[in-house]
Order: sequence, then structure tokens, then C-alpha cells
Amino acid sequence: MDFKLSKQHLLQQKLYRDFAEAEIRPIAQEMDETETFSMDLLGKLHKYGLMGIPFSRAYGGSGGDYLGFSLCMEEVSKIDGATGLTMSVHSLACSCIDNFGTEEQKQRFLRPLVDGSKTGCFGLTEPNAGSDAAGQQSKAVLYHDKYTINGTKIFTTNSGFADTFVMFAMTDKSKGIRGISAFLVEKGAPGLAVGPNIRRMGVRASSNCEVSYENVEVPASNRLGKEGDGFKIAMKALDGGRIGIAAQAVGLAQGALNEAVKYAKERKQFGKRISSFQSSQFKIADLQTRIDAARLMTHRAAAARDNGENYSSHAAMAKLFASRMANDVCRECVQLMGGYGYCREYPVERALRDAKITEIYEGTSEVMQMVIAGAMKVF
Ligand code: COS
Repeated sequence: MDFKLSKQHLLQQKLYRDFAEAEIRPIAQEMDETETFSMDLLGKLHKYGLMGIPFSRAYGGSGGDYLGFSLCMEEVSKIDGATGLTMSVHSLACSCIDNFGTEEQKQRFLRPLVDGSKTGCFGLTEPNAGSDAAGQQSKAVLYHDKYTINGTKIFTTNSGFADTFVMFAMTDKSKGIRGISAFLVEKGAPGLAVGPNIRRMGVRASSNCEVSYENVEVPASNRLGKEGDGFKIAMKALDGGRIGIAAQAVGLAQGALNEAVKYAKERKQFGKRISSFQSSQFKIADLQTRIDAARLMTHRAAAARDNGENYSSHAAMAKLFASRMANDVCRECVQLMGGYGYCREYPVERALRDAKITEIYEGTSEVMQMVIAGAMKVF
């Protein structure tokens, strides 16, 4: 067992860190304030291959692995959670095509998503189907060689600027979970409408909208997998996505702690630097220990995925643990910095707001507990 990153991964980590410092840090606060994702940054994420890390070079991806993707998610999220989210959801959409697409679908849809030309989104959640993903109301009806899709999706991240919509709809309601199918819908399709950005507590720069499908027609060749494969396609993509969210949580926490430590070394109270108080040192030591534990769990899940092992439960554990940890760590970092930590001019305030959603999206903490208990066969 080797807990050290390889030379290649260390090199990648440095590249991602340098990119985040140079390209994201200068604009992160403004993006949050204006609740707008920079299209210039999106272009750079694509240009430098950050949107195609774990996808094959054969389709124009970066040819990396999931551990490398997790390192990128951490480095980017240290500086800005919204950028991490944008990458994560794009990757969810790509995974669906990578795992289940035909060769023709990969050439047509995956290639532009991973070679830097287009951005993807993932539409599973509906106003009345969140954790209960099987409760889909959206419908797709096949007539000759076309499906007509009707329905509404909510909280579709990236939808404001996405080119490719991976979405899920019922093709046979009587079959329940086995009646859900997955479809590829392109921006501009008649009947596809993206609503305004939903105003949120954190990750405010990311695009997150309601998407409605009104008699949207797609050729049958835009169905991913077989009819009824949709639930499996979504769950498999989310298993991987949860590793990315765990890494995002680790990044948010590490970024906040780095800021708090810097502050504690400068700030003087009662004639001494805050960092010289043993109470501060103990708190910082505890926080770093928890971050490291979450990072190890995240790397374990990523390595399991890269080694072709069953990683569903590892991913759920990493996300459950890391997201809780990130909320605790970011809250303690604000506390360490006192009134300044609560101010918007310091990034820990944003990290605390951003951390909350890691306990909710790509599967709530309660859903993670269901997945873990399911794998343990405790019922
Ligand atoms: N990978 C592949 N297939 C999976 C799977 C996975 N990770 N998890 C479940 N399946 C398959 C099962 O094998 C089963 O298929 P068969 O009946 O053919 O054996 C089917 O899906 C149903 O599985 P299960 O009975 O475990 O599903 P549940 O209805 O109990 O749902 C939860 C399980 C709650 C875990 C699931 O609905 C879920 O993850 N919900 C959260 C959705 C989510 O993350 N939403 C956020 C969207 S992105 S913001």
C-alpha cells in the first residue's frame, strides 16, 4: 500500500494549483457577487483540458484517471467551489456517454464535450423527484424513429450555457425504475427552454436553472443505452460524481483552513499572535487531521474506480464524511477569524456558504447512508 502520489499525479496537482491561483483566484469573489460564471474562465478550463481529465485521448479527452480528476477538483475548489461544481456536472454528463454511448454517440456527443468545444449538463432532478430519483414525471414517447419529450427538470447545473443536455425521462411508467431512459438533447432544440438562474446560498457563480421540455423531439439514435437503462446510467454516473464532490469538499475545507492559518499568524490579540495560543493550535491540528482523513477516503474511492473495483460504497462514504467535515471545518475557520471571517472580503465566508451544498447535491448525506447501508446488507 502506497499513500504517496506518483510523480505524474504530483505534477498534475501542481499544474491545477497554478491554474487555480492564476486564473480563478483573481475573479472568484466577483463571480460570486455577480452570481455569474465567467465564460472566459469556462473557455480556459476547456482549453487546458480540465473538462476532459478522465476521458480517453481517443475521443479528445486528456487521458487521465479519476485520481487526477479528484486532485483537480480539490485544487480548483480550494479557490472556488462554483468552478469545481461546473467541472463536476460537466463530467457527470460526459460519464453517461462514456459508460453507455455507442461509438457513433461518443464521436458525435462525447468528443466535443471532452476536446474542449462544448459543455454538458445533467438533468435528473425534478420539482417532485430529488432523492427519490425513480419518481420521474418527465415522459418520452416513441413514434416511428423519434421520441417526443415532455417534462420539467430543476436545479440543472450548467444549463444556462450548456450545449448538450443529458436528461432522463420515463418511457414506460408501469415499469417504475426500469421504465426510465436517458436522452441526449442539444441546445436550441425546439421546445427546450432554460429558465433564469435560481438564486442560491452558495456556489452562486454556477449556472443553475429550471429546464423545461415541451414536445422536444429527438431521434431515437439520441437515446443512451437501451430503453429502461436510464436509472442505471444515472446511478453509475453519480457514483463517480460523488468522488468529485468529496474532493470538492476537501478543497473547500483546505482552502478555508489555509486562509485561517495565514490570518492567525498575522492577527494579534492580547499582545500575541492568535496562532501562538495553544487553543488555536489544537483547533488547527484537529481541523487538518479531519481534512486529511477525508482526502484519504476520497483518494481510496478514486483509486478503486481507476482499478476497476466496485467503488459505489467507497464513493458514498467519502462524500458523506468529506461534506460533513467541510461544513465543520469552514465554520470553525470563520470562528478562528472572528468578525473578519464573517466578512465577504475574506474567502472563508464564501467557502462556508459553498460547503453546505456538498451535503445535498449528487445525493444527500441521507442517500449516502442508504447506499452504504445497502452495500453492508444491514437490512
Ligand atoms: N450503479 C448501477 N446500478 C445501480 C446503482 C449503481 N450505483 N444503484 C442502483 N442500481 C440499480 C440496481 O442494481 C437496481 O437494478 P435491478 O433492479 O435491475 O437490480 C436498480 O438500480 C434499483 O436499485 P435500488 O433498489 O438500490 O434503488 P432504490 O430505489 O433503493 O434507490 C437510491 C436508491 C436512493 C440510492 C437512489 O435513488 C439515489 O441514489 N437517489 C439519489 C439521486 C441523486 O443523487 N440525486 C441527485 C441528482 S444530481 S444533483
